[in-house]
Amino acid sequence: MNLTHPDLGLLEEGFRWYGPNDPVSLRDIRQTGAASVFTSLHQIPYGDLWPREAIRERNEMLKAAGLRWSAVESVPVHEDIKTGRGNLKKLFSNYSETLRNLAAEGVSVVIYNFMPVLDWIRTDMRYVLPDGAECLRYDPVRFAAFEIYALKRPGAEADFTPEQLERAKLWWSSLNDAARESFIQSIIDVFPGCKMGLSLNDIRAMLAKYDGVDLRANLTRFLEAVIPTAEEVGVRLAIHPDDPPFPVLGLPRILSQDSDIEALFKMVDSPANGLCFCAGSLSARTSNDLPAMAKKFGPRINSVHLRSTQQLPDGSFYEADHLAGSVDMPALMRVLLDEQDRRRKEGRADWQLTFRPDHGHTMLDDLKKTVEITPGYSCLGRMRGLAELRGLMLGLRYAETLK
Ligand code: CS2
Ligand code: MN
Repeated sequence: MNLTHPDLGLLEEGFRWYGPNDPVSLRDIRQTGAASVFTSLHQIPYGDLWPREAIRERNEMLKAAGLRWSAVESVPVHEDIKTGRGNLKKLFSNYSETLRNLAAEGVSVVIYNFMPVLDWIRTDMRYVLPDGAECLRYDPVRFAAFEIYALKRPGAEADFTPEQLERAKLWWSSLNDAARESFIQSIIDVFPGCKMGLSLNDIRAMLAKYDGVDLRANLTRFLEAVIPTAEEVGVRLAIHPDDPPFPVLGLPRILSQDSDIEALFKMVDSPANGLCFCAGSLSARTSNDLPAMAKKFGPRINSVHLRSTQQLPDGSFYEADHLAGSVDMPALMRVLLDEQDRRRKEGRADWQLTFRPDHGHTMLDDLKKTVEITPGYSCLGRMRGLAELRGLMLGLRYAETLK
């Protein structure tokens, strides 16, 4: 079996890169074996137009390193679009023109999310696993402490059980001021790729803007505005699921389960209106059957993130090894390979999917590094994940030849 033969129909391997300031270099990424990069122009403020020159410059940088720009992650959606306020016309035209400029430079997959206020939420960025590696974790007890004692969100108590509230109180009182401060910062300032310097008051002001907001209506309006341009220039959008996939901060959610994805596709029925299938995010809701969802929505999957989570009976979850935790990764990978085969038979030019190991553990020498590692984005942990997923993919293809 020739493992590098293109006819093998493997998914393309990608790796996220936070740009020139990322402590993980393009050379490092090349050495993981990944062929492509998911990256964004983090220097451009949310809502602004991405100039063609800046896109070209980034693309040249990647090409020089022998890597392809497989997906933009992300072209962020401005908060005004999510709340439906402000100069929407300008924001929509900037977004559409950005898609046009990306397409002109040969970049055709664009990931975004529609999570209000914050991107993903975790309560522990350095949870130590039995093997000594560190991972991201979400604990409702700690989140209750954040909401009640730090943010002081009115009504937050109603979202937690009496036991969680009791434990939250104990945990919060065990922290000194410095520990409280760094805990708060770790929750409100995790925007991937850029520190926004938000304060608790900023978060309160942002939350207030969601009073009475119909998130679905605002996503529909956004898609109606930008999908025609995406179709025209051949760009496929890929919305990232909510992470975690359940309500937080008293906010509406947009994409946590099967029925939400169905609703998304009905908003604008176009292959350009697609999904970023993030296994890790979706897996934190126990009722989500990932292989079944990937099968059902396969034709509309425009990008793939692979990782797994482990749920615990107390409602917490942590990010497990890529082939451990609650995701049936072999079954999911099988579905993705089948979807590629189906697309090829259909004659689709874009039959090949690109995945990236979404997060990884901080492990081995990365634990000793003095540079700040973006939580979840160490090189070695993600490389372990990538290597395991690569082996799984090859093994599944090899097994086909034995039949
Ligand atoms: C990413 C998300 O780190 C992650 O979990 O998958 O932050 C993702 O990049 C954004 O939500 C996409 O807009
Ligand atoms: Mn993801």
